[in-house]
Amino acid sequence: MIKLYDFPLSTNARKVRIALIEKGLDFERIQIDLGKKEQKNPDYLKIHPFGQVPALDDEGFIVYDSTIINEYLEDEYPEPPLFPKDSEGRATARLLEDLRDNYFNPPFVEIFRETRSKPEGQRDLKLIERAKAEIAKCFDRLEKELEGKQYLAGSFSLADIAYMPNFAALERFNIPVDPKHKNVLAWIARLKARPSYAASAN
Ligand SMILES: N[C@@H](CCC(=O)N[C@@H](CS)C(=O)NCC(=O)O)C(=O)O
Repeated sequence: MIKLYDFPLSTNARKVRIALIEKGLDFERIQIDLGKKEQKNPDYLKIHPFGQVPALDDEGFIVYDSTIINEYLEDEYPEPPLFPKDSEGRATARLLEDLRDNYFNPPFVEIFRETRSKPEGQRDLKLIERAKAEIAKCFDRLEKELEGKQYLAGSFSLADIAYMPNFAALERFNIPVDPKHKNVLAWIARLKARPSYAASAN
């Protein structure tokens, strides 16, 4: 059976949980407790050389990095398809996954780190505001990408899945989505309604 090295609060691990659930694949979750720094244990570093979650073991084949794991799952388990077939669609999906991984998710991580261990009065509010502004910039872009579309790359795909784990943090950290971003708001509601959203929580 597929083994997922996982941590409930990890957004990147949840990306993979959603893909596995959408593919209807059974998997065993192996918890790597980031709070206890288990990701840096020598035994785990043999699985993930950079000491992070997620990593996946498919009958002895080990792969890490959420985006690469999800592409592996698509290649190995093509049904139901979660990636466009045409080259333009594939490039669009990859660009928007890159937007999520390198521009959208990092400000969430900054807010999480700043709020996690500090009492409210000691938090760097400027840092939090800057991070929220970075997230808003990504929503500006996504609003345009979603014009006339239900999903980012045509049909529901790994590109949409990449963003789903961050939606819970919008409420948790009071990160607003501008009401003028109607396409984004409808897209978020559409994705949250998928059974894999609830089934992948925690
Ligand atoms: N690019 C990697 C990033 C993985 C990553 O940042 N994982 C975080 C949890 S969401 C982690 O393991 N952090 C602990 C650490 O870096 O020590 C991916 O998409 O899988």
